[in-house]
Amino acid sequence: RATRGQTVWLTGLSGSGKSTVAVEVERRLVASGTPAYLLDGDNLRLGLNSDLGFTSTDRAENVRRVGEVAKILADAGVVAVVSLISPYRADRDAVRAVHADADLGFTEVHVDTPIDVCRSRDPKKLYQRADAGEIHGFTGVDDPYEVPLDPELRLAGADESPGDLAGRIVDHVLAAR
Ligand code: GGZ
Repeated sequence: RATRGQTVWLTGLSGSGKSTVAVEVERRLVASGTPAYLLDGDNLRLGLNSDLGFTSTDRAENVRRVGEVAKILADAGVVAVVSLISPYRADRDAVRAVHADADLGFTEVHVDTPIDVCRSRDPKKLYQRADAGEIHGFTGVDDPYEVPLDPELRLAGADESPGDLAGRIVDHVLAAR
């Protein structure tokens, strides 16, 4: 078990800070000699998932595929660090079940940043465009985000620095390895 990988799954709204935190988690793990690899939704949508949009069906397929890739990495001994909005509980639970079936660790991390804070960050002006009706089905505006009911970690994304949040996740990961 000591050499096995695991998956750390960051879920949260656009602008919650999950990608920034995930980058820092990967960096710290690798620096401490633990193989880790970042799977970022936004990035994977350029390649592996370039055929998918943002309907509930496409989001489910996005989550399923990234979950399968994470499982492969974990099985190879890597800590897969996933950053995906993954708004639907059933989709996240399915990925959890896939890991459980393979006896691989799975840590769900809710990056719980109030939507007002996400909106005020709005780095790509996507909330602004959703409000203006230029984007339809934007998570938190006119599309659902189902809050995790029992995540392994719930982090108050607006209250601590990305580095401090990453530190909490890394502590959890290393304790489980
Ligand atoms: C949510 C959207 C949408 C819609 C484009 N809804 O914050 P970002 O910009 O940089 O990252 C978001 C990314 C979400 O991709 P995911 O693969 O994580 O989503 S999911 O897990 O729900 O499949 C956001 C951008 O894509 N984006 N349109 N309608 N986010």
